[in-house]
This record gives sequence, C-alpha cells and structure tokens, in this order.
Amino acid sequence: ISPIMDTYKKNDVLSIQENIVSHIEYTMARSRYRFDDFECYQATALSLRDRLVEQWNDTQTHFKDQDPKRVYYLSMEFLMGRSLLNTLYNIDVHENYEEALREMGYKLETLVEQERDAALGNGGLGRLAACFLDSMAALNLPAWGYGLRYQYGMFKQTLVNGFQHEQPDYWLTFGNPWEIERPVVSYPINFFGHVSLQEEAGRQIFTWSPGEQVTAVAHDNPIPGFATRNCINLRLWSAKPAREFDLEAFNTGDYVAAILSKQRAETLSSVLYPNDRTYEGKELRLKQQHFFVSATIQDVVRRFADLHRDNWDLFPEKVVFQLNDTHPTIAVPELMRVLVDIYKLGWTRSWNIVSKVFAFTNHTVLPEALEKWSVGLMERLLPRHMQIIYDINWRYLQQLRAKFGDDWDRISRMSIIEEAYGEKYVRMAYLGVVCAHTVNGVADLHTNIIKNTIFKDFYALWPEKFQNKTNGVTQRRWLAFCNPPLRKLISRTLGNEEWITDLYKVQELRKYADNAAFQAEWQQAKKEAKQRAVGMIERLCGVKVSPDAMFDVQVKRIHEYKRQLLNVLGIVHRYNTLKSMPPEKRKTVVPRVCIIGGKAAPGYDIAKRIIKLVCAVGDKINNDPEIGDLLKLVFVPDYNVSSAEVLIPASDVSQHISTAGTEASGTSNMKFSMNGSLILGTMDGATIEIVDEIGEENAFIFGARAPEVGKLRAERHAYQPDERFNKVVQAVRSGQFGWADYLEPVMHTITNGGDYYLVANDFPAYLEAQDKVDQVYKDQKQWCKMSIMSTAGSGRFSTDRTISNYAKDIWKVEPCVVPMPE
Ligand code: DL6
Repeated sequence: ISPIMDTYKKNDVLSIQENIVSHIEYTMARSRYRFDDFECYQATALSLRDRLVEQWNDTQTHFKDQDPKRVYYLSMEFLMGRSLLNTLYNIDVHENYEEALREMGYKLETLVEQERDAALGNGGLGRLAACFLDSMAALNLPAWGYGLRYQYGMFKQTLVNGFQHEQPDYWLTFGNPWEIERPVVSYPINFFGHVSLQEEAGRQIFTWSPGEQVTAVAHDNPIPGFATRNCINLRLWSAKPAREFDLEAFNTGDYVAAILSKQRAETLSSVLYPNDRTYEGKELRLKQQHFFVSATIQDVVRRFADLHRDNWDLFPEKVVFQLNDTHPTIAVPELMRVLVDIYKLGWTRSWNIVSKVFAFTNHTVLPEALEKWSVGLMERLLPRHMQIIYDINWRYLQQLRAKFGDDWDRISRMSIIEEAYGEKYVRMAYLGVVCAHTVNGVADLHTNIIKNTIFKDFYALWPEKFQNKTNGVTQRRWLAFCNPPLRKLISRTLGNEEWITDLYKVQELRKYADNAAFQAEWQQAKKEAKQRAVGMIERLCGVKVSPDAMFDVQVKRIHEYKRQLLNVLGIVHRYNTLKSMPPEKRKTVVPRVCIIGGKAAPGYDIAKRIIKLVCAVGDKINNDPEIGDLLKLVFVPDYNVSSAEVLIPASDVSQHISTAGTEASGTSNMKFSMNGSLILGTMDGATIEIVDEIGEENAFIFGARAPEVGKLRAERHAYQPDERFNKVVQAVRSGQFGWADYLEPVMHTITNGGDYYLVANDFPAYLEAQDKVDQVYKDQKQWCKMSIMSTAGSGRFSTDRTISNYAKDIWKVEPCVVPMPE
C-alpha cells in the first residue's frame, strides 16, 4: 500500500484553509480571490464533508469487517436542521475552523446563517429521528437511517396580515454540500400491474408484472458521532426515471411524450406531506412509502446476501428494522415478497424470518394520524403486497380463532382489514403490531394509554410485545452547541465535559443551586441567550422586546390538542387585567414577552384561525402605549430547528399545556428544561416524567389529570365556565382585537358544549399557575434555583439513554467502535 493511502486530512489552521480554498477553486470553480459568504459556507461545508467521508469510509469498512448485527431506522421524516455547527463540534474542529476563517476574513457565525435548514419532517416525530441518529453515532452503534430525499421540505410559513401562507421550501436550489450522491446504488421500484400464478415442482410461484417502474437512487448523508471516530449513514432515496426505456411499451410512436411521461417519476420523491387531518386516498403518499421502503429492503437484503447468501436463517441475527410509526409498515409485506417470490424461501421460512426483524413505534393516539389505506387503492398500486397482507391476516385470524373461538366481534375488531363501513381498509397500525416482535410507546403515560385503548386487544393477546421507551433529545445539539455560554459554565463547574456524552452527570449541578456566585453566572448565561433572541425577534417579527422581561415561550405545531388557545386566552386576561389596574399597581407587575410559534397544517382551518387570533391580540397589545414593555406578544414566523436553537436557550418559562392524555411525549419540554427553562405544564406525555426527575416544586403544574379527562369530557355540556373565561371569550367575540367574525369559529370550538380539549375546564387552574409564575419570578434567587434544578434533573432525557434502552431491550445490538487512525 502506498503511504499516500494512509493519509487523512489535517486539521491545523493552514491545512483547513488550503482545503477550503481548493474547493472554492476546483469544486466550485470560483475565483480564490473573490468569493462571498455563501460561497465560503459551501466550500467550508465541502471541506468538512471531506473529513466526514474519511470517517464514514473507515466506519463502513469496519462494520463490514466485523459484521455485527445492524439496526436500520426507517422513517418518512428526518428533521435535521443545519449541519455546519453540528459537524464542527462533533468532529472537534470548531476552534481551528473559526480561526482559519477569521484569518481569511470570514466570520463563522455569519457563514452558519447561510445554510438552509434540512426540514424533511413535520415536527416531533422527524426531529426525534434526527436526535436518534446523533445518539446512535455517538454510542458507536452499527446503525443506519433510511428515508426519502424530498426536494421540497416542510413548507415555509409566512404571515401576511396575521394569516398563515405556505411557500414551497425548495431547499436544494444551490445543491446540498453534505450529501454524497451514489448513482450506482440504485434499485428498480415497481407499482401497479398484475400478479400471475404458476405451479413449479408442486410450488406456487407468484410473479408480479408491474405496470410502472421507477428507479431509487441513494444519497448518503454522513452522521458523525461526538468524541468518536464512528460516522454512521443516513441514506435518503430520490426517484429517477427507470433506467430501461422500453419505449415500445408505450406503443404511441411519440418518442418525446414517452420520455416526458417517464420524467414524471421524479415527482414521487418531490414533496413532504405536511401532516394533515388524513392522508386517506392520497395515492402519492402510499407510493412514497412503498418507494423508500422497497429501496431500503432491497439494499439491506443485498448487503446481507453479499455475506450470507446461503444462510437466510441468520438474517434476524444480523438485521433489525425500527419502524418509525406506521409510515414504513409496508416494509413487512415487501420483505415477505422479496423472500418468498425472489429468493424462493417459501412462506413458512420467510415468515419465520420476517416476524423476528421488525419493531414498531407508535407516536400518537389521535385517530386522524392512525393510517388506513383503502384495499382498492392498495390492490391497484401494490397488488402483490395486498395478497401478502391478506395471507398474513388469514393466518393471524386463524390464531385468534384458535384462542378465542367464534368471538367474531373480537376477531373483526382485531383484523388487519377493516370491513365495517362498506369499503375495506388496511389498518397499518394493526399490521405493525401483528408483525413486529416489539411495539413501543414514547412515554410512560402514552404506553399505558396505547395498552388500554387503541391496542387493548393486542396487549391482552401479546403482553410481552409491549414496551415503553421514553423519548429524549440530544444534549449536544440542544444544549452544548446551541447554548455555548451555558456549556462553558456547566463544564467549568463540573470540571470536565463528560456530561456531553453522559448527561446524568449534570445532576452534580444540584449542589450549586443555592450558590450565589454560581447563580449570578447562570443568570448571565441566560441573559446572553436572551440578547440573541431579542435580535432574532426584531428581525422576524418587527417587534422590539426587552431582554429584561420574562420570556414565556410556546413553540410547537399548532393544534387544538396542544392548546395554544389556552395560552392566548390567558394573555387576553393578562392584558385586560393590566388595563384595569391603577398605574401604581402596574409598577409591581413582572414584564413579560410571550412568544408563540409553530406551523398549522395547510388544511387545518381552525389551527390557521388560531394563528390569526394570536397575531390580532399581539397587534393590539404591542401597539398599546399604556402597556409598553409590561406585556408583548409575538408570533415567530416559520418556526424551525434553527429558530428553536435560539429561542429555547432564551426562555425563562415554557408552556407544554396539552389536554392530559393527548400529547404522546413531547420533546421540546426536554429541550427547554435542559436549558434551565421552567415548565408550565399539564401532567401529560413525558412532562410527567420530567417533573418526577426535577421535582414538582421546580415546575408549574396545573389542570386535569389524564384519568379525569374522560369524565370531564362526558360532562362538558353541563360545565359552567369560570367568569374570567366567559369574559375573555366575550372580549374576542366583541371585536376587542378585530376580526370577530373570522375568529368566531375558534370561539365556537370552546363554547356551546363543544370544547373537546377542555380549555374552559383548565382555564382557572391555568391562570392560577400563571400567577404563581409571576410571583416566583419576583424572587430571582428562587427562580434561578428552580432553573438550575431543571437542568440538573434533565439527565434522563438524553437520547443517549433512550437509544441505549432500544439497543438493549429491543434491537439487541452492541456498539462497534471504529479504531482511531494512528
Ligand atoms: O415521539 C415523537 C413525537 C412526540 O413527542 C409527540 O408527542 C407526538 O405528537 C409526535 N407524533 C407525531 C405523530 N405523527 N404521526 N404519525 O408526530 O411524536
């Protein structure tokens, strides 16, 4: 081997500069003497990619040599955000790059802002997948993520006069410097057509003759781990026209039209669906699911077959798939199809393999998010898969009959095929539960709810299948990298940075919670974060807010169950209370900046009206000279990962106020408490567990508990709301904030016996909790102590803990550490 093959990129300042300039000139073909911030960002990213590729290659070679059991995380969404800072910190070259760029006349923080967010996800579910990748890499697990390379990510939200507008997010306009396109890693993906049956040597052979074929092409995105050489892969598929152009098949004689029709293949991976009320009937969505899953299964099977072609029974010892919600569940019949039809393993042997390799996570109990596909659509689009699903169901129903006899009610309730209302549907969640060896919820309460509601019958049948895996977030992106002042303070206080790979270590901070000098530094870190947010708020909202006010933040998707409405009605109450106060009394009030952000699904009318309500109330308050800095309300447009990285560190108090039992877990609650923001919340999702860790005395908890919700709902028609609630509703209805007619449907949802999410019920308790927030904030020593205790109690909410638990309890995979080069 030539010595040159053993050399890696050097990370001294000069080598970094040479590398950046070389990309400017030879990759981007720009003048080395003149390039702007954006070009400098691209060249910097490309130079980092070089380093990532080295780590990636070493890692993949090592995995291949060691041949450990691997985990494949299948997700329709990966909400990655930006990569520049994350890469610099993860591979530990931040300081040298900063200096290298400074000497060249560029500011790292300006370059960071040049990067578009990779927003290939809607919210919690997609961001969780991104945090999982980070932890899988940091924990040296032999893992890969698989998903779709959408050309249009999550829509960009703009506000025009307080109304949400959706703009396409064509994030690839200037290319994506982080990815590696691999045209040679491609697979044919089939749709439509028909299935024929022949007998061969007494065996039934099914042959699917597809009516449409597209090609899936791999794009690899290296995911570096922190403080390790390991660098795992996120493989995203994009659709290209099928390579074999069988123009005869079109039989039109129209060459150009035939090519154009093939070109339409590319639309398959073009757009991320914003999570809407229902996807039912959206053929393209089902096509996307099959497209990415089929490419993934082919890729994984090929990798396995390369080494173990003659030993298929080894497959479950080498492979495990984690299905991120029901979206990739079509992977089950696809793997059966590949094993039965292509590798001819026979049904029983194939099922033996398939039933050992899938694990399934449920992320919601909201009925609209539980996917069902019409049998008609499935038969047309994926005829062989539909047959396989019927076969799986038939065998499973036999099992049920053997156990429960002719309990037809139960059998039809538990069937994978729903037949109750005329049309037949495939219940994807049931397919997942039947075929997976493990089913998990994402927080203790949520797991108990799924065991007792949507999967009750299944839990009774297979209690051993069900597990809880409480979500987490990566403390690297969500504390160490987005909040450098706090990182410094924590590391200095603890004497090392071990907490960045073992978050439980932050519990040591409890010792300092009362320490005046430490508190002063803690407050200083918060102040710096607030200064940053003040600048962003002014830029995005056009409102100047005071960093001396309390920052009260609620940022998440806009949904009735998350109850942004409760928040804004509380603000109306606060505003009107302030207005009626004598000026002397106003002086005793804690000034507050209320910050709300989040996107409404484009088809979710009430959610969009709630945004308008927030903006209308904000307009009135922010322009009221009598109120000034005592109260501000801003709606931050286009809330995304990057704005979260600024807002979360700056928050004093954050709201997680869903109706108990509706938020599966929540993950921003974890990010906020990690950054010392106090939780104002209901006992829902993972908030319950957070409060358990940090102590209820360090949070502001209010409202109905999950077991009470059913009864309260049943009685809501007779509920007499509090006078303060009636007044705020009346204020909106009377036009105090304008737009009374437009806002009426919103008010209607919480009055006249409606109010499914119990806004009126929880309103008095919410106001009391808010009063307590004000009261405690006046005692800065006490507040600061609670803030420190929040961070100190956040150790359990690292995805390092979550992923270790998945690895041990579900995947049975072990770390596979890549040796450091000499
Ligand atoms: O598990 C991640 C995240 C939870 O933290 C949220 O509570 C939950 O609402 C979210 N679920 C979804 C459901 N989408 N689908 N299907 O996004 O998952």
